[in-house]
Amino acid sequence: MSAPLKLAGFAALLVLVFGVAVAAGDVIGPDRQGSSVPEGGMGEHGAAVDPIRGLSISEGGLSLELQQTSPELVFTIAEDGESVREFEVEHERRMHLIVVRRDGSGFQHLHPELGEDGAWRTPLTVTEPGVYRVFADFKHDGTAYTLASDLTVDGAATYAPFPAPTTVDTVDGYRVELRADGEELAFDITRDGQPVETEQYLGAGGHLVALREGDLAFLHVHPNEGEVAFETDLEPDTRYRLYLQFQHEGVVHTAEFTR
Ligand SMILES: [Cu+2]
Repeated sequence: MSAPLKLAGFAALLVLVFGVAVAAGDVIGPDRQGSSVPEGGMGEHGAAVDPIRGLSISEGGLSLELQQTSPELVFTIAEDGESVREFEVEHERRMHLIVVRRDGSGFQHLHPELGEDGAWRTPLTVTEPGVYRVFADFKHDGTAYTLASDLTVDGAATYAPFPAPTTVDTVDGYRVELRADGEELAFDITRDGQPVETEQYLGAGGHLVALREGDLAFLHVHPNEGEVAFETDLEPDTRYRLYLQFQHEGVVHTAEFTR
């Protein structure tokens, strides 16, 4: 099938699904509409449906192009040589950028701004030498993408394996405990022995990034409502580095685990 035909089919399918979602929304309530469409899209971009992402610089015709990395990171999402300018808000932002060194250290979660020229920009400070993975996480035309590229900081780098698996991390005076329950990962957060009620951060009780050991595949996770918990699809015999971000008293904290 030619590309335009496939796209037309995709659009028709989207209309169909959104039509159903709106109809269901009348009964279930508007909150359910978004979840009627799988975040990975409808299958047109095969890899987007896969919960494993972030292994490629381009996908479904879109490419991540890093233009400058220091002192500001500048990049575009390109399609047919043109900068893409239409992005949909997901988790309260149109672009989520994750930067992490190849060994899982130095995690940063940034929210670049889209300029008039179609380029995204954010200040970026990376000090330790080494190769960093840059993940651009966004939604375009109803499909979620995680594209990734490498960024190198010159100098001699020493990479460590992921730390040994742990279920407790202490960060900024908070104790965070990981509870795995089937496919759900839940986190109990306390300070001085008292439970901490997290504030909304990016539209949920917390934000979780899971990276697979070896290839740093970026795993898609869904926040569950009402607690700091997420649905995931982690493979049983594979190690992951988990980055849980939560907000309390207006400040965002990041707890890290190996699982
Ligand atoms: Cu973000």
